[in-house]
Amino acid sequence: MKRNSIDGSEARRHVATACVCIAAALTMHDLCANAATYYVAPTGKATNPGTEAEPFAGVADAAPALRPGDTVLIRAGTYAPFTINDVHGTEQAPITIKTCPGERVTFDRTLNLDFKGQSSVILVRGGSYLVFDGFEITDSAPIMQKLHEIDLKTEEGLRIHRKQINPRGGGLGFYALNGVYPHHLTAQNLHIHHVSGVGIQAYQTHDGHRFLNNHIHDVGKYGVYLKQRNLVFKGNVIHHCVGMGAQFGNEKYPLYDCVIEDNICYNNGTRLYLWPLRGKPNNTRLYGEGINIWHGTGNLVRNNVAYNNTNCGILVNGGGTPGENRIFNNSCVGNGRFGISTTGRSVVRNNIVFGNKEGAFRFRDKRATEDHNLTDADPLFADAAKADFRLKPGSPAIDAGMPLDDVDRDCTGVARPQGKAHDLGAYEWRRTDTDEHGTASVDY
Ligand SMILES: [Ca+2]
Repeated sequence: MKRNSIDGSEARRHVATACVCIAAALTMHDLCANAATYYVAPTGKATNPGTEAEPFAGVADAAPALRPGDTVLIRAGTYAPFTINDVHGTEQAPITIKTCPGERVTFDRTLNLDFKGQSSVILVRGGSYLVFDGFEITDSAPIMQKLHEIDLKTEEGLRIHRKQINPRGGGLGFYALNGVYPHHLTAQNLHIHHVSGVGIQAYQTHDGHRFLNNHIHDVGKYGVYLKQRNLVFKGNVIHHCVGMGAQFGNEKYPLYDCVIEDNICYNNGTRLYLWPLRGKPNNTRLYGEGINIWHGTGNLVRNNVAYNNTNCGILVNGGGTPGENRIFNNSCVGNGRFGISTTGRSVVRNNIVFGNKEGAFRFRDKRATEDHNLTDADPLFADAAKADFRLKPGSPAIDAGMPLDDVDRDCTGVARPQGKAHDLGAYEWRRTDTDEHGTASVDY
């Protein structure tokens, strides 16, 4: 949804009014269709009005003033962690908190090591219709570097590993406030890396969040851990996480009616993951699916690429629940166990599932449906060694799919079908004009 922005002078006038008389400003705001823009900068102060000339020092300074349709622009710099509580936009007028275009903004946990009790670098409690856009979240303390070097067989290794899976160390967390969960939050274009906990986490009764085009890597637990409904998880790239790349749902809070699409998940499950069990405090095993819906139903998993993960490429209902999920047009290549493993009434169709060490599929429920998948013949990827899983001319995946209304385009947005029929896998091959004239070049 697009909103009409206002010019800087109007925003400054509005903010100035708010400083003079908050009550009057609120009234004006409520009556006014325009929205305010606030600025945050390293040179700012909490007591400033938040104008471009006199910016706030942090996002939390702006939070009390935010009303539907407002924007917070963050100027270039490195900032300490922050929390915002109970901030609400509306469906028609969300509140956007984002990096100034063309600038680089980093939130670094290390800048505030006294931030006790905060589970994530950026913590959002309660709230609705907020957009977080375009910044970097990290922890420049050396623990993540150490994590990739430790030997788990030693007491020191176990001690460090147990420390690093402490949830206090995630990147972005959405949590309840006074028992009320946030809803309709969007995290997009974020770069989350070298944090010791989960990259993005949102537990329990969340509804309507969107996670779009985030890059998450080198995290000490899962890339994301989300349990909710009506979620859109699209276009994210997740790799080199100690545990799962994208982890969804548990027994109490399954994932349902969600769309997981166009994501690339690879090289997850980088280390033995310490999973303390009762009576087995030092239990370790390898985790590390690309996409793992542990419990869920009604979900559509389409156009994803999952390769070189330690366990399965895509695992659905590994927790054993009898959900119904659609697994369409994914490319699962070279994973350490199965390409796709499901429980329940899964429908697995139009996928390329190739070169996975323990086999293409594992179906733990006879009610699963599996057809129109490529599992044996060489898919003729454009350049598998460089993880380019687009198709070359002559690929047996071209035009081999079933028409699926649920998959009307590929992971790059190309309309399906091209040519005679739907292709298999995440990419639809497209003949170019030059091909039509007899040359060999291929435009991807
Ligand atoms: Ca086709």
